[in-house]
Amino acid sequence: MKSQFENRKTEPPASYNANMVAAPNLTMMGHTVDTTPDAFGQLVDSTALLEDGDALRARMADDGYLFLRGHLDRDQVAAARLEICRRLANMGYLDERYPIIEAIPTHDKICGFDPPALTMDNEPLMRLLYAGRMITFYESLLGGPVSHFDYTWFRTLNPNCPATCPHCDVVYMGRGTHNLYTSWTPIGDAPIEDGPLCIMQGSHRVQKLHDHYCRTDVDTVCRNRKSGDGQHRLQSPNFGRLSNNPPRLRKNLGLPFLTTDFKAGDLLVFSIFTIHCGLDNVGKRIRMSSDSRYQLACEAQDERWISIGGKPPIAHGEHARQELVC
Ligand SMILES: O=C(O)CCC(=O)C(=O)O
Repeated sequence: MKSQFENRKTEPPASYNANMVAAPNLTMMGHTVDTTPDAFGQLVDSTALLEDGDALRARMADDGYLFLRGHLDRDQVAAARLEICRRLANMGYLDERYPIIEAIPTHDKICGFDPPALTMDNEPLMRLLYAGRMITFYESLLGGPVSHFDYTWFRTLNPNCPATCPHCDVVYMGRGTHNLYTSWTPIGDAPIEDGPLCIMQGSHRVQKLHDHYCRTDVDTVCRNRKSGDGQHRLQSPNFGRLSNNPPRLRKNLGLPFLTTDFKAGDLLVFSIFTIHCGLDNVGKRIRMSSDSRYQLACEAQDERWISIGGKPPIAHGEHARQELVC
């Protein structure tokens, strides 16, 4: 079924870079991606703006994302990757006929998304994400001291895993400030065939999303509505998914998907209102990336993602439930 957001047409933003990413037969959730220049292109590198907070903010406001080619320390990325690969190997997820750093998956195991096992006490990953160049960048973007969520998302997507569905982050983490940004950090190279992330340029300005979808919260139930089984209805019945068919969603919004052949050290930053989703992994390796969140330290934080009293963040689920009339 089409969602209501698949019917809106919007003009592509003027800053759209029409250089097509050269890769045939790309799919998202099994659907063929239109790779013609108006529909699919390269992320624009904003490294030249790094020293200029106003320029970074202006570009973020225009495009809904910032891409920084090679901004992070490649040695730190390599150290984080090695630690993740050691853990995956210990869990039996890697084909031991290859060096573990290549992350070639075993095909009899499901490899998915298990952040605590991969991120807990992972010093090299924490150094990469929450110190040094990452934090300096956010101080420049946000213009003041920054804080980050204590929860670190980590994705290990092998060629058989379904790619991430299109969504905006606000529906998962919008209970605090909306001046909140995601760092998508490939932990190693993530070329197009390995299924990296795509953002939809300019989608953070689609008014219809702001009026409806972006006001929902995946852990909220509607006190005044019941579903067929007599339970209170979730405010976001699809757990935040905007569509099962990302290329169709893109076509109806009239905005381009942008991505690139990511290299270790690259950083993609986007707003919590920017639509993003994954390409299907048609390569041989596990695609590894982390997503982490940053905001001004003086602004309210979403309590689901913060460690209180030394306990891990409560994340989604029963503990995070709130009821509203909606
Ligand atoms: O890496 C992915 O496939 C999904 C990442 C994501 O959804 C996010 O960064 O919010």
